[in-house]
Amino acid sequence: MSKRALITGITGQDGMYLAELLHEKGYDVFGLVAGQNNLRTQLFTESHPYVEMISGNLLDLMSLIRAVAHAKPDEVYNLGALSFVASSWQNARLTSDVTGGGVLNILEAIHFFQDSSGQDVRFYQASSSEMFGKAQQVPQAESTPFWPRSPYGVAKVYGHYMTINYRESYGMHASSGVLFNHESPYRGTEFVTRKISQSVARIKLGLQNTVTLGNLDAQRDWGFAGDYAEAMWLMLQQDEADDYVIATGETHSIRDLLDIAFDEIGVSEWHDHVDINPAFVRPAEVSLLVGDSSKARDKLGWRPKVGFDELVRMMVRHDVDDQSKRAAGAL
Ligand code: GDR
Repeated sequence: MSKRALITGITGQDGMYLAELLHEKGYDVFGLVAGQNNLRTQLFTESHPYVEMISGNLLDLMSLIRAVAHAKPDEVYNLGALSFVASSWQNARLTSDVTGGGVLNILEAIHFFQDSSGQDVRFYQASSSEMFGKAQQVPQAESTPFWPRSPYGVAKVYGHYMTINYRESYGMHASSGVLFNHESPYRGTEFVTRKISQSVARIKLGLQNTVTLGNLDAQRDWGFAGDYAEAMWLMLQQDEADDYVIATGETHSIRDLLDIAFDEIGVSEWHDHVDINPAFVRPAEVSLLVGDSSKARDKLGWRPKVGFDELVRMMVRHDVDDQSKRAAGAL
């Protein structure tokens, strides 16, 4: 019989890669969607007709109890969150409730389902390198203490410890993936990699002349989202639940990103195309985030396949194609 998986946040970047991966592996895939039908959900259902969508919301425990009872999942992947760090200062309460409290709700729904049905469910929590924040150790591994620097980071720490607590309290197979930044052509355009790849594509096509950014010295450990979806799945195939850092182990600045993105369109001097606006600088920045994923490499046999240069070029090429079609009225 096919395995069954329920994914929250399925219409986001990671949800798409994970849904595709699980479908290829023969799973029946269910996706939780909040609210009414919107354009994003509509596009997702058109491109992923094999996913059964279930209406529900991480803020609404009863809706989660119903969703889990309907999906009867072997595995639940909690990818749903308010995930844009910069806006978490403006929406601190909502971010705490969805990104933090939502984890408790889905854990409760699974715990209730396990108790009432006798069926075991494995759980994946999308934890984040933002939990390290003002990190006291470089690189950061599973044992590195947390010092979150945004309401988003604080909420993720809550979800992380709640996941561990359900594992320790009830013996749940609950694992947490501490994922560093991971990007792709599916990335939302508010995040810096896609903001840059889309703008660079538009600059190439003469549709805009500049991109406006914040702190160009910020550095991140950027990997490819498709590789990271595989790590999520691997965690739930282990006999024992555990926590794993998933990262490339390399760090790059926004300037490095700009070098490669502009090089892809044949522009070597990008300074005339970049404006700085302090509105994009955050009230508090994280320090040097770079992950040590030795544990995942040893225990899961996981390693990233797509490097930084290839990732940035892939995103720019995708956006040149996408923007050309839009400009021609084909999309
Ligand atoms: P991040 O991703 O906050 O690391 O969280 P983001 O791409 O938003 O920012 C990365 C860095 O770029 C700097 N930056 C800008 N960022 C944005 N968005 N827009 C700009 O114009 C800009 N200019 C400079 C930022 O200051 C920052 O330092 C992502 C999210 O996916 C989280 O949900 C996830 O948990 C972490 O990665 C791991």
